[in-house]
Amino acid sequence: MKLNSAFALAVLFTLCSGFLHAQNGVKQAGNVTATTINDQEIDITTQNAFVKLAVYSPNIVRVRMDKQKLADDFSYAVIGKPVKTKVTVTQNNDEINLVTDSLKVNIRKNPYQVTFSTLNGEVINADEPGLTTSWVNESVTTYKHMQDNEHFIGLGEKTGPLDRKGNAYTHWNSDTYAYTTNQDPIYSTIPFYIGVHHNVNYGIFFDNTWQSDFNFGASNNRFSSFGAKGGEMNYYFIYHTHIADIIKSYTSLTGLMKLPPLWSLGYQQNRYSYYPQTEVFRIAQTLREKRIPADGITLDIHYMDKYKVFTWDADRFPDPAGMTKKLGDMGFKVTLIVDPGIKVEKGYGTYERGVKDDIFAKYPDGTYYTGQVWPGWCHFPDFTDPKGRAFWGNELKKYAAEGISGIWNDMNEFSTWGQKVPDNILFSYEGKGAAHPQVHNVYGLEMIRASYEGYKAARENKRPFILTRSGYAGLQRYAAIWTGDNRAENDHMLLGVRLMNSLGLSGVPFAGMDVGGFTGGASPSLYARWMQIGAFNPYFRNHSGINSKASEPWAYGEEVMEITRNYINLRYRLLPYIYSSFYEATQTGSPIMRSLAIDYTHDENIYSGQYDNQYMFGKAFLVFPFDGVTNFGKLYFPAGKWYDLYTGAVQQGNQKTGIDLYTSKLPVYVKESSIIPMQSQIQNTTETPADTLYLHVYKGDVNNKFVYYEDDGASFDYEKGGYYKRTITYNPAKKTIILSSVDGSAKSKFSNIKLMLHGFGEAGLSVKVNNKAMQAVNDFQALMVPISRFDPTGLSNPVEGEKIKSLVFKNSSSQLSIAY
Ligand code: NBV
Repeated sequence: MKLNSAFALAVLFTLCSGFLHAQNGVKQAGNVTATTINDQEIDITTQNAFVKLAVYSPNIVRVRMDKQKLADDFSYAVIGKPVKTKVTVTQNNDEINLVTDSLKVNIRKNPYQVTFSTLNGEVINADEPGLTTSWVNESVTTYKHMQDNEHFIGLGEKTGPLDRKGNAYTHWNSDTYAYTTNQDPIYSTIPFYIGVHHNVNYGIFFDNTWQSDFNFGASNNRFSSFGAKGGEMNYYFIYHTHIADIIKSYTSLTGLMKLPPLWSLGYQQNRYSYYPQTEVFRIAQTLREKRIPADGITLDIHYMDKYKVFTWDADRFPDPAGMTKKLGDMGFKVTLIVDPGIKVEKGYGTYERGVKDDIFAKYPDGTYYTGQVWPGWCHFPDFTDPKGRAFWGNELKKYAAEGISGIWNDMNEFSTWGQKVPDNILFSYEGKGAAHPQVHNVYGLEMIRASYEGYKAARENKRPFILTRSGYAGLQRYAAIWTGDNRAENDHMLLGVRLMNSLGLSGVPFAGMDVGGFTGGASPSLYARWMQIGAFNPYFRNHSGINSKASEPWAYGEEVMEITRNYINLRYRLLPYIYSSFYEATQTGSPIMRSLAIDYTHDENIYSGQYDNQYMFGKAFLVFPFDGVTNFGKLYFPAGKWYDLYTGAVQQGNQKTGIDLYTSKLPVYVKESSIIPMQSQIQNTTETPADTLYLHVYKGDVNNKFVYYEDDGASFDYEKGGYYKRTITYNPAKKTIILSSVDGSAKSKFSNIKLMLHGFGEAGLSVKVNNKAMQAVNDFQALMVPISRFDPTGLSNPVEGEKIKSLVFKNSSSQLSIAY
């Protein structure tokens, strides 16, 4: 073919493809036409788009793109700002290269295409050539090349397996009563996921509040993608060698959780609904009589007068303040449900004040939107308006005065009986104005913000406990989340575990599920198993739906009650460990329920459907959550050495084994070198434990560090130094356990420390505590979890237990160094 005819053909092809593009409505970013480099930012213009690349830290690069000039920057999720970072930028006609101390970014110019790689040049993540970023009308999608054997984890509260490869997901917060185990979407939106392949891992946070879609190779073998129905392409790319650091960087953007009140880590008793007041007392009294430790009672919608939020049904609850006082004296805190829908009714104070303050969401003609939910026809506060949040905070003052400790935010997707909310409902969006499709996924987040800020302001120096069903990225700043209306079925219990693990990977450490199941009724063995697993959940609440069978620990007979009590007891003895783990979450975003993908990222076995429910509770306990019917279970032990929690028997890692399962016992193992502080048995967190802290150390070959943290568990005094913190290090090579000197001005609850050494041999053990010779004596650890009288394995004899070594010394605030 002659050159000029080839040229003519090429022109024709270009024209045709241009024509095709115009016809099919797809717009690609196209070639780069201009670039401006401003320090850590690069502005790029392409044929069809405006792009801004901003370096937020050596490990975080943000990419913004739009068809029109980028709007003013705004996010409900991101509170982190870019930090000053050393960046080298070079460019030529074909590409732009940007290098930080941790990663490289290459932007091809013809056409625009981004590749992130390590400093050694290994590709971490790259736009799929030919697809990159494109628009179909107003929806925008970025396509990434699918790497060989890539795993995708996280994405918040998403059903399905740990590895999301081969699946697609949508974010549109939905009220999904009795959802199925692969239903999508459910209640909340966290558009953040982690990709793992070839010994590298990265995070992508797509901060876009419109309905969004993620495709991890669902029926395609070419790409993974993320996109939304409107708004900008706006994502943060995060690279670290460890997943824990990816989560840390993600929470440096979206915020860390605050320390919860200690009582909220105790056991919570709930049902839809406990009423009248005498019934609430009966439940509280029974928990105490049966010696089942508990800290919380939660009241569902029947406390209200005809479901009108901020009212009480005066017949059922004649004296709310008196009730909370009496429950408080018994060591119980009360959490109340609140719904956003406010009944349209003359004379109803909350409604009238809402109208007066003009805080409800509106139609374009200025009239209030009216939708139907519990109380009948309702208006909905505009929580994206500072005025709306202030109104809500003011209403909450009433509950503060009545002695309520926790605020449980339900139906905040927001739900109008699961019906569609019209697109043309208008919200303030911090004065910028936005319609429902843009606001929907952040409505719940802004409701819990109003609840958190309002309740904090309403009560002097007291930590609010806020629970939510819905939310968006960043929800950890305000609330704990629970996974909504699950079913009392085996696979739902296991799904709940994966949902919480996924939430933990997505920056939300404080999560729970309806333990026992919300709809339907559990079998006794399922209930027992569920309560055991619940004891190893961050938020531990038993809840069940209206008209379902009673679900209190005594409702399934003597044996199940005993099993349940054993595990709730353990939870309370573990509170020093659990509280310290929560403290760590407030510092680094590190979850309490840790998917094995965090520490064993490149171990293929953990992604297998056989093992992907296994998780770590804090950094010490490996939990195997089997269902309530199976009597034989397959376990996978990742690298290292593991101790059976009940017998101390050692299990080597990198191995698959099988075990017999018993209802009385949840398989739990302790990681070698673990450091686990425990306390004596208490019935609720207002009780002071005995003055000895039990410090369990499990012999291992790896170094370990545990930050022990205590404070008053209730106020914000810790912000002014009112805490007691020390770092405990175990160094097997040096044969030392060192408790650093105490940081903080608070006093410990414990004046003695009893060191409990596991796996340190049969012979006597001479020890030096701050150079003073002492003897660690042979001891029996009464089983960590007393096995129920009904246990068929013969472990119920109370003198049986694990042989350990122990020694007791004074808990001084200076450094304590133990050499053995
Ligand atoms: O308020 C009643 C329930 C509540 O118990 C449940 O935990 C929420 O997820 N609520 C939903 C309202 C609708 C229940 C069908």
